[in-house]
Amino acid sequence: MKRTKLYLGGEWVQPTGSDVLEVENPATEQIIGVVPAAGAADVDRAVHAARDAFPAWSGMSPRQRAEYLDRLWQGLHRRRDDIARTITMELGTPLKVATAIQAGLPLTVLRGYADLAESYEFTERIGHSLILKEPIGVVAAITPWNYPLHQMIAKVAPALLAGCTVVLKPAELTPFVAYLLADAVHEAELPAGVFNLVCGPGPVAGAALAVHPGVDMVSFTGSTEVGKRISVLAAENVKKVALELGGKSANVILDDADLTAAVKVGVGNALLNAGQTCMAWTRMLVPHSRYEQALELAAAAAGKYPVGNPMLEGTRLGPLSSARQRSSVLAHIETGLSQGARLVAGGDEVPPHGHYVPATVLADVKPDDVVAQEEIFGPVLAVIPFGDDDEAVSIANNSRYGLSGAVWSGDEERALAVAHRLQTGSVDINGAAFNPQAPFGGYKQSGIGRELGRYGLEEFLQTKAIQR
Ligand code: TXE
Repeated sequence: MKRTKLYLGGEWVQPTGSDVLEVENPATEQIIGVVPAAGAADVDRAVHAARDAFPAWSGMSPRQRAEYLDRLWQGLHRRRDDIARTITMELGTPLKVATAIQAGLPLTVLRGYADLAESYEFTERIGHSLILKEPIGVVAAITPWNYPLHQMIAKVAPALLAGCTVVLKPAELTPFVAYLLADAVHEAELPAGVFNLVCGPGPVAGAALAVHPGVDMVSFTGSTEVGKRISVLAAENVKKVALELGGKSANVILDDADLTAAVKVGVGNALLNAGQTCMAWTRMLVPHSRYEQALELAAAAAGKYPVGNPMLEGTRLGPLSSARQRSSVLAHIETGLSQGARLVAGGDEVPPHGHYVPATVLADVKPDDVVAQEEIFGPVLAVIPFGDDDEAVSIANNSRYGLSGAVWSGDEERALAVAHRLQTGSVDINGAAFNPQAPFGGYKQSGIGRELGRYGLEEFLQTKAIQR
């Protein structure tokens, strides 16, 4: 795979410099291709293209813009298999999961935004005021590698529907799927400059976008550390910032829960995408009375996730995204063990090539231990015992993060009472399905703003009141 150009102003153009980013297949450690490593001059061109396109695009009706989104959806839908295979090659997500979630979810989200134009009210009246919801302007979308296309679509689709124009800067590890998106944009004949793609290193191209005076808003998903840096850069011009950052979500299993289901679903959730999921329930909270039973169930469930080649049909646990990610995860496991955690699953041998880490379950983790506090971003589940519901809530809330979470109980009202007390942007009761229309985002250091559905659209709108 080789891409040599950037997508700016509706054309494929040569980057200013000649630097490239190498892309590796994390299952084989082979370099699978290169893309340009754009710099500040390329970012500047992209921002100008987006600015030039803004007046005409924002002047269209939402329904007209939705027609373009519909065409884009068709183009991505046609590419679904290619998208899934590309993500498996770049990231190592098992192909089955890549097809269902990595390619499937963004299609659902994009479809939702194409349809939302019909029902969303861009104007309203409050007394003698006319309230207008207007696009913010040029949006920089800086995205991560873990659900690469989903993260792009969760920003690009609502931004475009709102009437904003976009410069996308995808993660260095997963740029090829961004090229498939740009191909589909080109094919859908979006007006020149409405969507621009710039691949480049975060501290260079990403930082240049965050600080650029021609950018009105930065929508970022990634680490909390980089999110803080972007906020500082964006503050220079009082840009709006939306941040979707890390998580350390708690799966609270109450004493009257269906333990077998709760543990099985909980382990699957923590291991999805090799644990590289910001909303993963990485802390499992279990009552003392059912603790040993839960550990047995968790070890058995983890045993059903042997590592394997992500291209093969039966594989449920692929490699981590990079050597750096793998060594960081292994170091966290070591730290956990040194702080007194007990290994009830993990430690198995892995293939000599590829960034594999076996499914790992750590017992006897204390709420303040490093493995209970830090986002590990690997297939590592920490199981923590508790006494009563109050203690469970207090352990769950003992985190600088607050992105997601779960509660399990035979009594839904009791589960709901606990869900009310969790300081987190989203809670699933008894394994309820993910809702791609519901707002998604973080409390505390998990972020600012919401993505998906109507709330996700509103992030890209600003509000004007006209009195007469
Ligand atoms: O993320 P980065 P990394 C967490 C997870 C993971 C850790 C590190 O814990 O282990 O972050 O992953 C761009 N100015 N999450 O290092 O660096 C970068 O190019 C502007 C959670 O890969 O935050 C990429 O496009 N941009 C998470 C994007 O930021 C910069 C998903 C994310 O990369 C930049 C991913 C800079 N100075 C990692 N430095 C989630 N919330 O889902 C980097 N970037």
